[in-house]
Amino acid sequence: MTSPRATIVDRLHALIGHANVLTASADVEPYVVDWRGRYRGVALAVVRPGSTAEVAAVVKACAEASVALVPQGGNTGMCGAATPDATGQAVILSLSRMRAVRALDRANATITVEAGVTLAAVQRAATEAELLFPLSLASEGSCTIGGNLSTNAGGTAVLRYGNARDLALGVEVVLADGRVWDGLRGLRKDNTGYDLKQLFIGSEGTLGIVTAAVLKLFAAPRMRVTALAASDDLGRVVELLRATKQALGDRLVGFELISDVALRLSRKHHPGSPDPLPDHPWYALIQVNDSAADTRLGALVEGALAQAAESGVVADATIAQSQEQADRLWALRENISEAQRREGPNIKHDISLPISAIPRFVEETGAALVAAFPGARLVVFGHLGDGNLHYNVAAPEGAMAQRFLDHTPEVNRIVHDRVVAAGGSISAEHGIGQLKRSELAHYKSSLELELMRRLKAALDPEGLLNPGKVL
Ligand code: FAD
Ligand code: 2HG
Ligand code: ZN
Repeated sequence: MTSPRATIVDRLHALIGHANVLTASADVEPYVVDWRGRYRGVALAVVRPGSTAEVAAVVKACAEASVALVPQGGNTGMCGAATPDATGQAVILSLSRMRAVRALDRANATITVEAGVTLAAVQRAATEAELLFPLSLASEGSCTIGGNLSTNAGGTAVLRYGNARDLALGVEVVLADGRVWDGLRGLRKDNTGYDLKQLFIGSEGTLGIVTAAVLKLFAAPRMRVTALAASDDLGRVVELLRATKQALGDRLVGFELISDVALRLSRKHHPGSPDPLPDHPWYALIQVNDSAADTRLGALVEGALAQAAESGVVADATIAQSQEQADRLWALRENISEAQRREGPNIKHDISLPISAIPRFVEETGAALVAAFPGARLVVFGHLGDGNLHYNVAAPEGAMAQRFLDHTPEVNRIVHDRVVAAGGSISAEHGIGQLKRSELAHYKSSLELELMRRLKAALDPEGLLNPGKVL
């Protein structure tokens, strides 16, 4: 008798071809471990459909056989959301072959792309049309638009352009039963009832499979200025943010915070990195762009920083004199995640707070953590411009990093209780996945959880889309 497992795998072979259904462990390996190496799952198979029709056929076949699906894009997620559980019952649905740019409409300033197109490829396509797709993440060479929308990714330009949710005008989604919803509208105004696309955006593959999207494009920057400012006090960095917003308006695109601990880690694991302003506790990496070819931009930024220095807000500052220098400053910031991965496991907190509450939060939470775990290293950095901190806690130097992870529940409680007390969120941009499922259950109101469960039941009544994630 044929086992149900063999039956579904045979069916998938028939639907999308043997070459696109991976079952050999060496082939499956890259798909069952997350980027941080924190989660490892087991998959029945990895399927790689090449079109929306093929995705629909796969989803329908799996629904009929009651087989769970774990959607996966570039597998760069931070919360284990694209990793299957250990039962080996789920099929990983990789969108990596869906890489077509379907259309670019310059007059409408939109691009229509399939889910597996990498973020960097969308940025390139926009640039070639003298436009800008502003979503920007250090993982952009590997992460995909499907993953960006499904996690509602943030990144370094949210301050100016919003997060992935704000950048999508339409989506095409394969529903849990295999039907296709064509919501690929390129409209900036559309009040015809509920905004369904927003349900799928940020749902981490638990409500539907995003197969394509219409994304907003913007005027390309003609002038770019990158600066690094150092300060001896976090409250002053927040004041610098306020002052640069005032001085530069919406030309201020990015305002990233880097602590000295984070900077040291980045430099330690990336030899040859510059150290332009040594020995300060806090740094702000500032990106200012203008779509007009206004040569006064550099002087404007310099003036804003000089004024901040005069008033004691900034202790020291430098402005990149070339694109190469700017790239090197950005690398200091963007290499932090990779540096942490090389350093060993850490307890990640991707939190958002009212910007005004950040200095006090950092001071009080740091004191509480160090009192509870002497020597714990606080790797604090992030997107200060939009109130999002990466507040990561690493084991004391020389201590067993893996053993420190046993303290995750106590560390989370110290951090997240204070985040919630300050009116913040325990997940700003990375999502919930499996990493924060219990934290979500702990902090969300029962009414909100009930509404989320009802939505899940309405769109995926059999619970086959990314089970065990979010809820
Ligand atoms: P995956 O990791 O493959 O999947 C993520 C989630 O989306 C999973 O739940 C998966 O099931 C689901 N999914 C994927 N594709 C689809 C689809 N087509 N349909 C339905 N569900 C789908 N994130 C930020 O927000 N800001 C940052 O600044 C940032 N920087 C990063 C830097 C580094 C070095 C790394 C490694 C990661 C960073 N991330 C950041 C996290 C990550 O890159 C983002 O979450 C990204 O959006 C994930 O895209 P992906 O294609 O890799 O998705
Ligand atoms: C970033 O902003 C990413 O670099 C990753 O969101 C943050 O590694 C992290 O904790
Ligand atoms: Zn981030």
